[in-house]
Amino acid sequence: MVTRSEASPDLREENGLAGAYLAVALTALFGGVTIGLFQALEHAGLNLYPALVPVIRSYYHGLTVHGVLNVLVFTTFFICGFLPFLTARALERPLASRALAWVTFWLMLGGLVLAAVPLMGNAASVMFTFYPPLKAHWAFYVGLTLVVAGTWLVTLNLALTLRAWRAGSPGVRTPLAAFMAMVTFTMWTIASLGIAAEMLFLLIPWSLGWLAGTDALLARALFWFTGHPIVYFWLLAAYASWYTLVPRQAGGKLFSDPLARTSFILFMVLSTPLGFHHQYTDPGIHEGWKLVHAFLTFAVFFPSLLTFFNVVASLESGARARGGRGWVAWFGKLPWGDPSLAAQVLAMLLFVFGGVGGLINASYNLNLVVHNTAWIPGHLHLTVGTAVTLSFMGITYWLVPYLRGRGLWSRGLALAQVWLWFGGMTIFSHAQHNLGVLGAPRRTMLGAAPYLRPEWQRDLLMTGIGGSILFVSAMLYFLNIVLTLVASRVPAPEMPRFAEALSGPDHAPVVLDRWQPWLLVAVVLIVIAYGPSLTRLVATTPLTTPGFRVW
Ligand code: HEM
Ligand SMILES: [Cu+2]
Repeated sequence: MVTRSEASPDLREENGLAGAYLAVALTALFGGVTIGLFQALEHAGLNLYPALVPVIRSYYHGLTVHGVLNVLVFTTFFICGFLPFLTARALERPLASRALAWVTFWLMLGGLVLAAVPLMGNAASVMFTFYPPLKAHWAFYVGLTLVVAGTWLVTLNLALTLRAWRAGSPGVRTPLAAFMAMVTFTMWTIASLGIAAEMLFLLIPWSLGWLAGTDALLARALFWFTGHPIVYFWLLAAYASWYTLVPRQAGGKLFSDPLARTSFILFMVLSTPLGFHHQYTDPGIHEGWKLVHAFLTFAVFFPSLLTFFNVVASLESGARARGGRGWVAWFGKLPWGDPSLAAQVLAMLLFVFGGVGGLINASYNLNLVVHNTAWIPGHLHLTVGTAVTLSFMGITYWLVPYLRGRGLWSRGLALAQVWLWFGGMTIFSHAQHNLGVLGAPRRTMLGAAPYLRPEWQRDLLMTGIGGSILFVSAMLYFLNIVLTLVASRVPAPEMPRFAEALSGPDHAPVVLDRWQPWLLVAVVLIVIAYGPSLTRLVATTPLTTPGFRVW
């Protein structure tokens, strides 16, 4: 039997690279979801933390590890493995510099290890948002900064690869998957300048003792400069799969390639200049700018709507080709027996509710109701915890077998896993949203809270039940992946082929196939939206706040 890697041996190195990133990503996810179980059980009144000492020393130590492993490590390493892999396939050529690619991987892994030492050692229990004046060990900040620097090298490699391809293919439209990878990394690179500045100018010198104090407000502004667009960094990688692979997995075609490019360009332009929507309650930022950021937040909802329309229309073309009928009933004709497809379609379904919740979060007066309540983890487990995570799981259901050269160990187990995640998350996130509306705070060891209210009890219990189902689902996932790696006798699959488009890229002007001009637009918009506030914050920063270690 001929696998693709034997047929085109020139991309074997890219396979290895993707495998290396995946190994790190999935290890992080394993650690992350395991701690998630203890959080959910704690909320339900079962405090198992005493048994976790000395590995996890407190609820807050665990919560930091949960956040960092899930949303910083798992996502970033997955994306840095997956999108370059897709690019190489789409362009049918190796990355411009494999040496650079490996240096990048080792740099990121080195940074991760450096950050992991204080993180696991309870010297950086500052949550994944690491807001000062909570003060972590310097190695935590330096390590994470190296990981971010690594992602910039991925951008560089993608840009060089695309340039080399372009030189050999003048006048040809960039294959959609490669275009999307490039746009995603370009967006992320400009967006990550905020966190890089926060690290280099505030947190690192402060944690090393070179600066006596810090400035919580300036740090938060720089953090959210990156912290909002980072969610699009995660989502766009999932979207790349939804647009370029899922339509064909569903038996259909992508509805519109130009519309897909339009939505990615809009994401590149609009993802960053709106971080103040995380700072509605912060003093020291003018309400006028908060309003501008609120409007831009609603604007960035638009490319998500384009995505929704385009992807659903593509799914429908697949379902109708398989005999689907009716306005809604066609949905049942999707190939639900394919766990990769089922995972990603269910991820999309829950993402609808994540999107609706996001609009609520973005609305100033409603935000005041849900701010810092359990509503927020309710929301983010639908978005990054499902739209992204369940999609990535779905991708690995073909990617891991493909890279390993062995079929998935059990399709049935995978399908059960996918539906359990869907069901568990429906229960978990509904309960968290409810708790938030009832005023339960987030980031709190609720079982130990003296102000625990009787009306929270039911949803706290449901958090525990939903979280336990999620944990079981995750363990079934890892079991299947490990057995695929070591024990599967199923023949190796092909990689899913890229979807054709009903309306192809040539139906649109060339400017929709370029990322550089849009980068300029994005930068101009960022300067307008952030320039005045950041300049004033930097010019007036007192840098007088001492650091605290409250754990
Ligand atoms: C078994 C699955 C999971 C369970 C049971 C779980 C449970 C929880 C709970 C109960 C909280 C709220 C803690 C609090 O506010 O005090 C939480 C927070 C969080 N979870 Fe999960 N989670 C799971 C998977 C995930 C995944 C897959 C992701 C992302 C990829 C994720 C990302 C986060 C983040 C970012 C927070 C907020 C952390 C913070 O406030 O600093 N979780 N999780
Ligand atoms: Cu945001």
